[in-house]
Amino acid sequence: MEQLGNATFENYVGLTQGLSEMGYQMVAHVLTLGYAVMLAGLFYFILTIKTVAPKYRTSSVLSVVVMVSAFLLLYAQAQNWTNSFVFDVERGRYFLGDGVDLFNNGYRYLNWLIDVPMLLFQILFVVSLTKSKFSSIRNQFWFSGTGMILTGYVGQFYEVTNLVAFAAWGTISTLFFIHILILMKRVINEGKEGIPASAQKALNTIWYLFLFSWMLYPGAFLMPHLAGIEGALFGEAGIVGRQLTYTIADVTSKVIYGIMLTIVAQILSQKEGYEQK
Ligand code: RET
Repeated sequence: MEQLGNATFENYVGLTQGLSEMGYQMVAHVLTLGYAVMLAGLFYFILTIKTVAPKYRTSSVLSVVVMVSAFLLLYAQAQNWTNSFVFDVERGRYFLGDGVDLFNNGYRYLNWLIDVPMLLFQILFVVSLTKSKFSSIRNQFWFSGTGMILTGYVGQFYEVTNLVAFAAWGTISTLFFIHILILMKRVINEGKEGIPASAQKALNTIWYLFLFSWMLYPGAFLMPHLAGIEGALFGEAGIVGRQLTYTIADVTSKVIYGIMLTIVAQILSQKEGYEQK
């Protein structure tokens, strides 16, 4: 199978056992759902911007940036899927086509390069830091966010062909991720000080939502190996599972998170006497 080079496991499955109609379509549908939700979210963030006081609106603007970039890149990702596999009438399954683009999740990673710093900056425009400095947290978010993604991007090319390189890049990426989690916990703890109980509750929810949704990404990265390279997941179940996981993660980490931040900003705006005109 040398001829596939550094291709990801989806291509190896597509070359050998192929995909059933159900597996192939589930991925095509879930990828389409993914970019459709981003377009819907775009309208939500534009239409609700005036429900919050001007000083909180940068958070909505950043959500708009996230929605546009995710919409475009997830659209490209969906096209990549449908272009990579072709239905073989004789065998009744989808196989990797001859002379087509191989499938790779790289579009996602490049989308994260834009979205991860935006999502991390966004909360800084809603909460007030009591001890930490805005610019210091912002720069650290940016540094570890891009570090995490670039190292993960390189690692994913080796998921089949070089497990040592895969694990090494994955580990470096995880160190950046741990740093992000520590920073985010600090931002949320400081942000909870002196705000109404309902806003504190929403910030708590944001923390758990953040933890849950961001952890799904390394889960999807590891997907083909969760049951060992030759295990149950190294096949169609792993392929469908990975795209499902990514889509759930995208909707929660970008859209639901942005909506929760809008809710916190609405509570704070109201408390500060802001009225929508
Ligand atoms: C990688 C590589 C393996 C180790 C870790 C990873 C973490 C990725 C994360 C991505 C978050 C993306 C978001 C995108 C939203 O648009 C890179 C998969 C820890 C946490 C939130």
